[in-house]
Amino acid sequence: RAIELDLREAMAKDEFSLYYQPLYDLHLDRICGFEALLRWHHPKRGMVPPDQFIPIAEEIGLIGPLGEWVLHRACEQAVTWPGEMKLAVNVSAAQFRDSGFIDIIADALAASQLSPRRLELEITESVFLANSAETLATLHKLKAQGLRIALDDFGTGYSSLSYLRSFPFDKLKIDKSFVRDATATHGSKSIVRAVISLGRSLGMTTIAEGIETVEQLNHMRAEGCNEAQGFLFSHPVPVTEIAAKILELR
Ligand code: G
Ligand code: G
Ligand code: MN
Ligand code: NA
Repeated sequence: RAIELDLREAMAKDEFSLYYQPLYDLHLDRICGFEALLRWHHPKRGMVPPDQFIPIAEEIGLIGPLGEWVLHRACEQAVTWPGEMKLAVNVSAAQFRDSGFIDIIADALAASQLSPRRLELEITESVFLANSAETLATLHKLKAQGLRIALDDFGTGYSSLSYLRSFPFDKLKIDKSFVRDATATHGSKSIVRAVISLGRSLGMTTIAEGIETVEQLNHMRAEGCNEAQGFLFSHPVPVTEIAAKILELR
């Protein structure tokens, strides 16, 4: 496929960049970090969304080097932000399962001098389709480096409540599909309430994704959710707009 060939060349041609979307602390009422989101600017195709090229990168074995580039670049950029700002980075299941992953993280932290306490890795439930003893060992080794683990898109995947008991997550990201419906349907409202309460009792932070309206924001705040993220606060922005976002949302 033509897109595969283009993707293989995209790194050398410097066509990738990172955008950043603010994470907002609902108790402190201010910005507390950013999630890095990969962008591919193709000279002819224009902006190709990650939903389209990340699955291909996984298929053709490019996600390893690409994910490593993301980690290094994001850590390098985040180290210049004010010290309390967190950096969240998405990690795909294939990347997480790679035997070199622990070292890649350690290298990115060492090279950038970013404090591991500022780094949050977002993994999805697809990680748990593989060997769970290995997954658990990897999670423990990552946490031993001092960083935090967030479970992304929570509730949409192969969720099993037993994961929450067995694996050391620090944070649950409530998927935007529940957030969107939480102010409309009784079912989603109950699920959101249950997830926040579960997170609290297990000592995990909760963040609501995809906040687009003030009504959704007020609802999540009233439910006791810790953090929020979404277009209401900001779309993902290029790194040049980080300083302005910090001022705007502080
Ligand atoms: O950013 P949106 O910006 O369109 O991102 C769409 C999807 O792509 C999300 O599920 C997000 O987790 C994923 N994604 C964005 N950036 C990265 C990345 O750097 N690595 C991986 N593995 N997934 C990413
Ligand atoms: O799957 P993950 O949560 O990593 O990816 C975040 C995705 O959600 C990105 O594609 C990002 O652009 C998108 N996103 C962020 N905020 C909003 C929002 O308020 N509404 C919608 N519909 N999408 C959002
Ligand atoms: Mn994410
Ligand atoms: Na998500």
